[in-house]
Amino acid sequence: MNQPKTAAHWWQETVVYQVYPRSFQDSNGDGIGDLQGIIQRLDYLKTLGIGAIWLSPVYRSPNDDNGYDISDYEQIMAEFGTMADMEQLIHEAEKRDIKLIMDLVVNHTSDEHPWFIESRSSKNNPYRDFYVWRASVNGDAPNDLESTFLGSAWQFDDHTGEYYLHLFSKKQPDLNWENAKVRQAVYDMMNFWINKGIGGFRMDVIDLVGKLPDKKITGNGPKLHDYLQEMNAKTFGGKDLLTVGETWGATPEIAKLYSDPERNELSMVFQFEHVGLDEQPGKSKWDLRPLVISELKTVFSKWQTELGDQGWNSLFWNNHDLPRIISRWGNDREYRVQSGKMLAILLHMLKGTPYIYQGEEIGMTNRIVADISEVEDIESKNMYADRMAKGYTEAEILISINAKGRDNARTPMQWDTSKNAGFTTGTPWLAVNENYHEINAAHALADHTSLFYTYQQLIALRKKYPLIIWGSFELLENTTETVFAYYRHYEGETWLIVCNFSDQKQTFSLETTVEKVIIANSEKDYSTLLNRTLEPYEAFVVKLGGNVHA
Ligand code: TEU
Ligand code: CA
Repeated sequence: MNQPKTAAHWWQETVVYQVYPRSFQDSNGDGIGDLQGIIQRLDYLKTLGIGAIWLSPVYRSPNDDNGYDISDYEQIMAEFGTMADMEQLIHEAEKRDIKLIMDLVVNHTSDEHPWFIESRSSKNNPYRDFYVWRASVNGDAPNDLESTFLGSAWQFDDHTGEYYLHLFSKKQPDLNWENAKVRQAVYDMMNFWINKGIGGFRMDVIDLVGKLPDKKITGNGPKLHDYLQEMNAKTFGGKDLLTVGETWGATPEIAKLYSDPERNELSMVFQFEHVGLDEQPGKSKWDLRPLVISELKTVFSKWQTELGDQGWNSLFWNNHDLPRIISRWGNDREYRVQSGKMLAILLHMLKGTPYIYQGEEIGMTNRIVADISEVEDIESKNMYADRMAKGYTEAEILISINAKGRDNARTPMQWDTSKNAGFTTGTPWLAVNENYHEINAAHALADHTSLFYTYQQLIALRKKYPLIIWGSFELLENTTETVFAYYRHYEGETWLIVCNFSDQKQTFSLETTVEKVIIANSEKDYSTLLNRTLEPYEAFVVKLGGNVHA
């Protein structure tokens, strides 16, 4: 069963922690998280044990999309601090063996980026072709491509009488990657950051850069992989940086194109197949349906087994675009901690590089809003306007926003029980979840049974046992619907991971010998696995002895 071990990279052996800087820690009382705030919390991250931080964008930005609309890639957003603060952060992180992964947002810029200001100024400006401009067709947009944030992806610009493409907000014009000068400008900027000593890049919607908008091809365009190989050669190639592409449209076959070591593209991609499992097929993220656990098993097994040696997985439940996993697929009421531990154990025992999103390690939950005026996120606000116009009721729209809205992930980090959860002494830019009195890092650190220590233990286990990094995956087929169980095999050793993915008791039985318990979210005795009753959200990992009889 064992696959040969490929050359090891640091990014295969570590756990990454995503910081959303606006909501992590404010150091100067303006209600906005900042770089000095992150520096203050590095020791906390060191205690957790992570080896890298993925830092959501900190570049200069008018914040139409919270920093994913960049007006200067080589300057720091004033609210976040200065370049000196950024260099200090890189240095202080390095002292703690933590690398900084920068968010690379190069499918588009802000409309306030100097390239775009030049580009829109005249049809023969040298920067005109940095963006995607098209003439109107019969007095209308060139075609009916839609923006992810709804409405036409084409914006008419009075000044030159043409349309520009924006696959996201109209303040996020798409760069024209067919232009070699654009690509070179991006590579120069990447090298600027590499030279500052960063550990890699998370590449925002990188699967869109090969777009052919006239053919209405956006994701996975024909030149995409040529561009990435060129990028690799001109920037991070040979430097062993972590590069992870955000690729909503990846299948395992496509993921191998990006992450096969022989192709010299990226370290890994974020695939989103599991993320769509609670959507109605063919509809949008806002059209809800319950998760079916057997579908999750199928998707995870597929990704665990199909990449083989020609790719590498990233593992995540959460990010700054997704609702909190405990509220989404766990239980944020009586089983908050227990379900959080189950979800952590299930994910961190898989093969790939795990990512933790800030607050996940203390079991933060969604923040429910009662009115659209409480919503900050552009995606949710645009959807609200769109669906109100289409005749949906306000109540049904708010159900979708409370389930899936991006603000759920973006409420300030809950540090302690002081005012505003210790996030800011001022007024937070986005309301703090009131449950901070109970759910906060100080409480978690003080309670040795907390979810924080489960994450800490999982990270430590990964450092200790090569099986977790390299072992092959095998799903246990004959379990009840909501029991997700799998083996990891490595050099003659087998571990069994059993997770009750439900708030009901379940049965589980396996004739085997247990050599030792690796980690569990209960104090139960696991010396035999015959005829067991699993408590709600019970999860355990055991090392098996001898032969396994399913
Ligand atoms: O997200 C890509 C993207 O397609 C998202 O809009 C996604 O569909 C949605 O958020 C799911 O809820 C990336 C960033 O992660 C996101 O924060 C940015 O808004 C977007 O790109 C544009 O840069
Ligand atoms: Ca601040």
